[in-house]
Amino acid sequence: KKYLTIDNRRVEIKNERNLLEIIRRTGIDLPTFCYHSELSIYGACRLCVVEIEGMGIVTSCSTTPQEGMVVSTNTNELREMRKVYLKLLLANHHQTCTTCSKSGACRLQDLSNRLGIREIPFSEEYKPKPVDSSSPSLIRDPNKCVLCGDCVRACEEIQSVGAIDFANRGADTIVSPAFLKNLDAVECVYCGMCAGVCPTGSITPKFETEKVWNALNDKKKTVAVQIAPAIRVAIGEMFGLEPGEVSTGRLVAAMKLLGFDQVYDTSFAADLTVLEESTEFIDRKTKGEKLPLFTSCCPAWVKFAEQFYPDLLGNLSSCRSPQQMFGSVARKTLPEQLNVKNEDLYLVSIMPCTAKKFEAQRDEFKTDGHRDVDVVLTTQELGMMIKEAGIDFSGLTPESLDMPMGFKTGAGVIFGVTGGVSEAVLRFAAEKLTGKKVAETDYNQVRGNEDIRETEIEIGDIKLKLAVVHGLKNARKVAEMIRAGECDYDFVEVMSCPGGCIAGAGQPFSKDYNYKQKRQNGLYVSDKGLQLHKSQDNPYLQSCYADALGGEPGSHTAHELLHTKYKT
Ligand code: HC1
Ligand code: SF4
Repeated sequence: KKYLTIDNRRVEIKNERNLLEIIRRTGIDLPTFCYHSELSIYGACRLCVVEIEGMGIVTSCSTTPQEGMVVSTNTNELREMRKVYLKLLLANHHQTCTTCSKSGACRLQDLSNRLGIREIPFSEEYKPKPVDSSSPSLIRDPNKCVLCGDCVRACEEIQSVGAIDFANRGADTIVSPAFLKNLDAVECVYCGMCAGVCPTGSITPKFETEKVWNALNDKKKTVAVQIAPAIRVAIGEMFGLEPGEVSTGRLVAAMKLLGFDQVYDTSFAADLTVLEESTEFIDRKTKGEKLPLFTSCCPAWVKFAEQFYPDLLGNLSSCRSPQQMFGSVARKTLPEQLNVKNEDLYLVSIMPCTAKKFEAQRDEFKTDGHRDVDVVLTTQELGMMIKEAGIDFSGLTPESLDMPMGFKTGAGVIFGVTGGVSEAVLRFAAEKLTGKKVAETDYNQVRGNEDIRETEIEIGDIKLKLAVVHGLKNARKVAEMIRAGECDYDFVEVMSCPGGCIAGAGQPFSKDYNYKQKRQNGLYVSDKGLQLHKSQDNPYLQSCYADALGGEPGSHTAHELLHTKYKT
């Protein structure tokens, strides 16, 4: 065993890659802007400085722990240095905290408070830079940037997109899309990974809550909402609950108080997706055509494939995402069910994802020029509405979702975690391919957090080779393998966000270093707590096919309403 000393305490060195991680493990939350364990080390913000005997002052994120090191984290000199760095950042930053959408979750604001900054030098010399609101999903405000580079590295290292980079020099340095263009003019896929790591309000989801308030206050409108699988295990965090605590019932109660007329579940449509996508998959597998089949429910992945791998679009499932399947089924069935005109039916989605805003406004998902889903709010935005209305979320008595589109099986709920779509498809394929009921529903082989999780599963006398991929950089690796003719997978699940939708950029910011695991567990717990676990057992889907979808999965009507074509 090896030890070092941190602030007079003897601490064991475990497997930490750098001194910062050991310091945080001992319970000292050393501030940083530019450190994320999943990104490369940049060392630019210099807030994590420490003093090491014999070495002087160094950044702890870029220092390898060594036996016998004697480390101090809070000498007067270090404290003063951190304050100077912070003041310089603040001086070069819009001080509009009270009106910023990141207020309360901003690390610059938090650290200014923690470090007791009470004045900012030179602030009146600041010249504002233009704000970029061109993207349907995100707002980019360079005036709030601290040049930590987290967004640049997330875009390149996790997504391999490279849509943004540093531009200009010296005091004029900014982060920008190439040639100072707007975000909608470059290859950005709207995944929001940049917003997810941004410590300030410089890249944030585009807030659209006013549109929903207006619809809720319009007496002519019937407002129906769908909630994505991942929302239920994260929204509670905005109200003091633990990550992963399942709060579907409280969510329904809160939305009814806000004035939503009907509250439904995207997981219902995820069950529908399982039936359509598995039917497509089994058909291709039987014919040996267009394999592997890529999943298509993640809109950032679809845009990525359209931009970088148009030659592989034939491999993507033609299924619309559950969000959009929900939209088309709701437009087809709800007017009659609720006795309302289609133009007076306002459909809202609550999604963990910024790219879902983009997806809902695509032309493919409009009927007679009108969007199927009128507006998409992120979890953060819904949380803000609940706060604004003064609703005591954690104290609410749970209520039930509306039927029939509030009914789902556990298969539709686990969609929100990486591996979940594959597991849901396997639960269907196991019965379809053998013609027998299968009691076991857990497929642990597809659960976990490896970058590319490969597995081979035998169903009857058929062998299926699957890969579960999250992070577009990993999706790129698989796509390159296919181009090189080196890929023998049958089925590939792709989610842009590492961990799956539970870690989407529209989710609340968490200070819990283990939040992804906790939210993932929450969805598996939710699956266990439901009556049914296989999409094919959802009784409302059977009546939905009979009444509105041409009788069975893969039918002509099902194709018209539930499938799509891709842009090349
Ligand atoms: Fe997802 Fe999906 S699981 S994409 O991650 O297929 O956003 O939660 O709603 O559409 O169901 C997101 C989550 C979500 C869709 C489903
Ligand atoms: Fe890059 Fe995604 Fe941010 Fe676009 S949204 S700049 S692709 S990280």
